[in-house]
Amino acid sequence: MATVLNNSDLTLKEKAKKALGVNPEDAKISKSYLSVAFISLFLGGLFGLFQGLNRAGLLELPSWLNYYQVLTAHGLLLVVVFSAFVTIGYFYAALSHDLGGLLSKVRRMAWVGFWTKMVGIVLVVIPVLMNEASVMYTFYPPMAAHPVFYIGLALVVVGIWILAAGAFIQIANWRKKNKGQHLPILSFFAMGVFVLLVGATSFVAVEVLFLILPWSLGWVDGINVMVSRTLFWAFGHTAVNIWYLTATSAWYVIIPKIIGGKRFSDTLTRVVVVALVIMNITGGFHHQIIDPGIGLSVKFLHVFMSLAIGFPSLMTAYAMFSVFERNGRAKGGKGALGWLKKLPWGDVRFLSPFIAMAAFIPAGAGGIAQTTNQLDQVVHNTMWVVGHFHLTLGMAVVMTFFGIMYWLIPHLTGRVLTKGMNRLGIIQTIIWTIGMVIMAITMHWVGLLGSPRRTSFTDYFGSAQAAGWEPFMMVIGIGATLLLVGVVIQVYAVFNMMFFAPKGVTEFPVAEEEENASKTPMWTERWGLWIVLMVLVVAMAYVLPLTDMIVNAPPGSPPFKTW
Ligand code: HEM
Ligand SMILES: [Cu+2]
Repeated sequence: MATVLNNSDLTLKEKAKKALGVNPEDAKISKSYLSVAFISLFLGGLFGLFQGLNRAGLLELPSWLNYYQVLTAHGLLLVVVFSAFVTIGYFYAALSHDLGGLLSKVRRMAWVGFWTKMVGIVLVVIPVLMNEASVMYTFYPPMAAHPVFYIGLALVVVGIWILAAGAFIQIANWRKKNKGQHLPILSFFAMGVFVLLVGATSFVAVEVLFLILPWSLGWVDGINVMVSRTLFWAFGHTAVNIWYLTATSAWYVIIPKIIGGKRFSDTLTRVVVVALVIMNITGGFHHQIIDPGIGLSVKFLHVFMSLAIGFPSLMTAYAMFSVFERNGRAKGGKGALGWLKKLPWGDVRFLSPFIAMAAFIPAGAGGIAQTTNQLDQVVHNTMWVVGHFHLTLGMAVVMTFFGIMYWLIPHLTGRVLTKGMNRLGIIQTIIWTIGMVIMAITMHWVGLLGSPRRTSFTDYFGSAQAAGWEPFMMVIGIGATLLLVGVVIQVYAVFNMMFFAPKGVTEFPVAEEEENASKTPMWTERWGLWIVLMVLVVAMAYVLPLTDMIVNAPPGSPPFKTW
């Protein structure tokens, strides 16, 4: 009897340690990733403000810093550096927490990956600073940057592969030791995210290594522009969706715990992850709806595939609001909407990701408009699109990431979230929300009036139509200014929590399943099968169009420097 008690005592203690403790060596890895992420947010945000003010006609950039240079840096710093580094820092923390600490081999790989990425980023940044790579983050040929820019990008990809390999080794090791068990839920998300990262970056690696680098070095004369754009978007579209999947993991797993509730169906959560992994990469063509040289049937297939990923998103929306309603009612909320009042609105760890989720509703609706051929004709390459991805990325993803920081950083550093910091976080959340809503709605609107994206200030030789955009641009400038205030507060909050917050213990908040939840079927763990299916779906979507573009290739294009 005594031993039984002792045993359960021990597991309790173990459980407590598991929930609270953090391996300091592993924490260092995540802290490094997050530090780089938030320095990038600061610089990227500053550049965003320059863009907003320039387009409002309020800021003339100095001759040594041109608009497209700034825009390239803004896109790269925020989409490629900030989002990726938060994702990696967060999931490596989750793997360490879920799977009993990182293996020392995996820890070493995480550092090698880190430094590979850092060297890559430096190599990307140097030509951008020298105005030798103002090709924007999409680096579409035939615009050509200095070869060093592409070598840097290749290293960034290699860094990702090393990190993904580390995650796979960690997970495989755990599975070997825990046969017949489900991978803990956040690690399941991590598995999906790293599989997608490898899938997505394979395309851009082929693009950079086999098409662009030899061409930019002058070894070959021409480049197949269509093939490179197609490879880019198989990557670019997936990358953005990976950041979204990362945010989704916090919605399913973390937020229920923060509001004191339980997770929604474990089976459904895993099915959503698997569905997103299998179907994601094929959405790429929806960025090329207006591109010539792609047959209607292929475009139609991709519209279908794009809408197909809308489906798991709708399941997510349903699941989240179901969790909120049950939780609010359990706390005594009455009537149709009374449960809403019971949610912890004063807790930044909830408020910020909640607004993020709410923003995804109009953001997703705009996305459905854009993925429709006829509607995209109206908004393509206008400011509408910029408004769209500031809602999806700048709100839905980024605000979730911000919300995560208020527990993840104290957890990693052995500190606590103080009342004062929570209050500052709420203020930050409100400023960011107002700024992004003002900026994004105005961008959508002025886009409908025809204002193009990726264009520095011009009055188009006194055109009356262009003059009509100017008041909107002023409003965008106001939104951008508020956002920079938000950036400054957020970066301050992150580094304050990292180095100065009071010492203490902060848990890694992973919600439990409902007591009466049905058992999740083991087939959800068949990652080999999911990867094969992913490859099949990708092949179905890409083999024919790519073959067609290669076999019936137009003459290749020489490199151009348009700036
Ligand atoms: C201080 C906050 C921000 C401001 C003021 C801002 C402002 C802007 C503006 C005005 C543009 C349009 C430039 C043009 O098309 O001519 C732009 C583009 C863009 N922004 Fe932001 N932004 C901010 C934050 C973010 C965040 C957090 C993300 C993503 C994580 C993001 C991602 C992008 C991307 C991908 C582009 C497109 C770049 C391109 O066309 O090459 N921005 N931003
Ligand atoms: Cu996309």
